[in-house]
Amino acid sequence: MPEIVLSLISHTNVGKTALARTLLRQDVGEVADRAHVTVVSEAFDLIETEQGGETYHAKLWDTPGFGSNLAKLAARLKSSNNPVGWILHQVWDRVSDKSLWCSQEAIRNISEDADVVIYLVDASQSPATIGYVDLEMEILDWIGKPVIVFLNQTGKPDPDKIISGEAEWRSHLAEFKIVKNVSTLDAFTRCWVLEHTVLERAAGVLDGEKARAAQILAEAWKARNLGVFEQATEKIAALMAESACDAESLSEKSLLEKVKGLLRSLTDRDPELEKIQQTMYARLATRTGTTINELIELHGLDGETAKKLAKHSREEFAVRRDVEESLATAVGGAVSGLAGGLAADLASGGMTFGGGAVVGALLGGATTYALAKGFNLTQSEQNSVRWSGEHFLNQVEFVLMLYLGVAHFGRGRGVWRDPENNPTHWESATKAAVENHKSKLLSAWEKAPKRGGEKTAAALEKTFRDLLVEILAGLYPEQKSVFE
Ligand SMILES: Nc1nc2c(ncn2[C@@H]2O[C@H](COP(=O)(O)OP(=O)(O)OP(=O)(O)O)[C@@H](O)[C@H]2O)c(=O)[nH]1
Ligand SMILES: [Mg+2]
Repeated sequence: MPEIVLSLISHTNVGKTALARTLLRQDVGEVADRAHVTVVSEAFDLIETEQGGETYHAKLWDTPGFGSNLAKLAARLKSSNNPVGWILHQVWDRVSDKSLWCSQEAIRNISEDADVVIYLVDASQSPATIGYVDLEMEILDWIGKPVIVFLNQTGKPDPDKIISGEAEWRSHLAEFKIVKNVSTLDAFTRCWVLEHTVLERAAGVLDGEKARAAQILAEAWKARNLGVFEQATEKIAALMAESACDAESLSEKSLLEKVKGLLRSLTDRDPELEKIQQTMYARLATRTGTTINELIELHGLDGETAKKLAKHSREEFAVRRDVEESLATAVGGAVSGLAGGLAADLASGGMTFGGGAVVGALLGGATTYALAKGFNLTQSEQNSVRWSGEHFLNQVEFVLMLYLGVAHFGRGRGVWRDPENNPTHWESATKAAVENHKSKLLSAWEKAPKRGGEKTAAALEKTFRDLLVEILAGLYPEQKSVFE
């Protein structure tokens, strides 16, 4: 069976086990903020795929980290004939010489098992300030297996910081011919679109059959992640279809009252509307929570309970509602025509009357009881409230941001948490993409009550796929091919 073997190697405590967890979607080994947590090398199945009657397999080793004593040893062994052989023949005590024992374990793993060394560096530190890096590189050079370097611990995804961090490390490591590549794969904040690069870069440094196997496995990794992506877009489309269809009936009398009430003051609170709003927000929050939990599971993460998430979503939407109410106040007296329709939408906290434009017209002057009554009679199906188009778009943005939170959350970071402090460029990328697809989104929203949930979801699927591809390909331009 064609197999490629990758070994995760680094100075201790840089994050090998955390990255193994992220890639494997499993809580393997132990992750802790201290030296030499992993003390024995362990192999895991990274991915397996069939092609042309052959089974291709990639194995990932998590190894103990190099200790600080190794660098000192390397300095001493520089002039030795066979430093690696010397190291491998030493007998160090696992407890009293833990640092050297762990280093020897890692060196043995590279020498005996690895096709490619994946060397991780802590990007939160400048290479010039870390004394051990050059000496560890010399040891890797003595062993002679190809090395690809990944920056870990980069923090929040920040393209400028990542580019400058990579450039700094690249230039620092340029003297080591054994280093074939430097890029970024943060165990905590990587996006899934980057994961296959581990295999792709390995293919780039291997030859012949091994290179071919690594490329086949990289393609299989992409395909698997793309499958998850397609399922995620379906779930998001289904969620938003439900939102577009969600409605609550209004009592006939109260519609008239509300029209009159809105004429009196845009900021009046109406008990029935308040109740409806609460019901619809609660439904929206529960649905969103359920969908996000499904996305978390799809991405191989463990998450919070739907209940807790639902609470978060409710708070998030409640905040948006306040914003809308203050906007309504600002719109104030401009109660005519279109502005009236807009204000009515805003004043009702993101919901619009079954025929927002009709209410706008009513507010614009045709406010006789007869007309309102006529509206109720002739358009009884519309005697209800639903989310306004504007609010629907807000919901879309909110859900896309939550998706990005899931797509970037590496399992090595632990249990999925609400994405607080998302990078600002995610928000601008999301807003821009929603703006680009606004007419399609609004058209689906407009048609939703007649089409029903299923057809709306089907219509929205392509739009959400296009939206997410635009966002992800914009954030990771080099990974556009993942979606092809
Ligand atoms: N912020 C951040 N912290 C990380 C990342 N990866 C790992 N860590 C943290 O770094 C510490 C060490 O992580 P491990 O995965 O145990 O590191 P290791 O390289 O396997 O360490 P040893 O097995 O002890 O050599 C832990 O506290 C992790 O939570 C990362 O990408 N970002
Ligand atoms: Mg470890």
